[in-house]
Amino acid sequence: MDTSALLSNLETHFKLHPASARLLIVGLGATGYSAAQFLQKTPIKFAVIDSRKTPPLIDNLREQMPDVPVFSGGFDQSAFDVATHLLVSPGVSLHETTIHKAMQAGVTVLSDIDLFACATNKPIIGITGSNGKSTVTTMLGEMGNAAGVKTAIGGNLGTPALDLLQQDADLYVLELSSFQLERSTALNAKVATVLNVSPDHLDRHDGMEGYAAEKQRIFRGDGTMVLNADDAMVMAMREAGRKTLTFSTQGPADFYLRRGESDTLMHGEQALMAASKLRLEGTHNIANALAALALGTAAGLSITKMCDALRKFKGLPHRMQKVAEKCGVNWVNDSKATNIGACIAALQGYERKVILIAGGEAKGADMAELLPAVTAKAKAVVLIGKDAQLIADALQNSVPTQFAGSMKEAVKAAASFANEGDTVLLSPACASLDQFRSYVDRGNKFAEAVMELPSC
Ligand code: UMA
Ligand code: ADP
Repeated sequence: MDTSALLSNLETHFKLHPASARLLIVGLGATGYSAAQFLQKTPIKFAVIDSRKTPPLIDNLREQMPDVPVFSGGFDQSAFDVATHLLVSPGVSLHETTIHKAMQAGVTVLSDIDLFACATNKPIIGITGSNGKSTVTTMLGEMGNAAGVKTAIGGNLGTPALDLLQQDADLYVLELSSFQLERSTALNAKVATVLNVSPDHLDRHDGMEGYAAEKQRIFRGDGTMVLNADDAMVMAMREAGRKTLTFSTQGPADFYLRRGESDTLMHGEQALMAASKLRLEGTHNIANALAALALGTAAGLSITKMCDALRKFKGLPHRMQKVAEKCGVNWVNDSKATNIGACIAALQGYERKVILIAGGEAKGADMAELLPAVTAKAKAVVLIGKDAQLIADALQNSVPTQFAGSMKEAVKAAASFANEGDTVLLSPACASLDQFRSYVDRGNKFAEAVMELPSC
């Protein structure tokens, strides 16, 4: 890392001078810890605060950085009083009283993504959207490496952005959540996309417009914009004079799907590959592949090599993943469908009606938006979790519905609706934390319960 370039960038963007700045890292999770490790290699003075009494990484921090002040068990006002800058983890709300007060008093808020952007001059591809971020980020990682460019992927995907700097890559692909973008101002991605916008996290954002506005922040700077021509909210983000590439599965665009006897992924007049060569299910994954091709093209990757990588890409677990076929019934785990948009996309991928398992924490979304897709594509619905009744009310008895207290019960109930040739789809449209440790835990419990079903 070139420390003098970093310090100069931090001064330009955040008026952060090592001699006078006191930076407070808020939240000691993966982000906070990565920021502490990064800042330790610089002359910037910092402290860490977490509202939990014993955040999981506190022992590591104390052992590795014994001189760094750590506050835990609450947001102690005295720690905020001396801070000139706050680096706020994405899980911590900016509406938190102490943070809000500090911001009003003129304290500067920044993110780990800002530090990352100030620390590297290598190209960054930024990816956000309500759904498909992890899939497209991972696709691009494979594409970059297939094209011979050392590519590192991370951000909301799991590896904190700052940890990627240790990989010394030539191309960074960052999955960015609306929370990360909300508190970032220094990012100037070479290429960026908002894949789509559908309701999610409305309990933490200021309605759909506020949520879309946070996503739009990924386009700060002067890089190429990659836009989804099938999504009006995304197309409204277009900026005159900016280099733009579009993708579409429904109509004309720079990268599009040509329908025909064999559907083909196209770039202008050039046929790139047959859609049937993709190993992933659903039209939404064709959209993801087209988006990845557009992003990679703007970053200068070879189209031939990118298509080679796409043909090999098997997808990520817990996204439209077939877990078993039992007694002629197909069981599909789409536990990562934590919002309405993902569930609708999953349902729309089926020609024949499926049995849907849904429910959990609705996060403030209007579940009535599920109604058309459920009516068209579900033969029965099994509902689980905290907001099961809310979803049942929204579905207005349009399909046979059953409540289940646990995943085991839900799988049993779904099996009782299913005949040979049917598909049972877990695509909850909700967060999992009311009943499970995570969407991974929810998907695993689903797969386990399916395995325990009696064979015929
Ligand atoms: N904390 C407080 N007070 C609060 C809230 C949190 O002190 O009011 C503390 C917690 O006690 C904890 C720490 O903050 O110790 C957790 O920080 P965090 O929630 O910001 O999570 P990290 O561990 O830093 O992980 C974050 C992302 N998490 C969230 O945005 C919630 C991870 O995305 C991301 O992989 C990681 O940074 C690396 O970039 C996860 C996620 O669920 C996968 N993202 C959401 C999503 O995809 O829908 C947005
Ligand atoms: P994210 O990282 O944005 O949550 P993932 O790639 O992990 O995206 O997929 C999350 C969920 O969204 C899965 O259920 C997946 O099947 C669905 N999905 C993936 N891509 C899209 C898309 N382009 N449009 C709608 N749903 C999608």
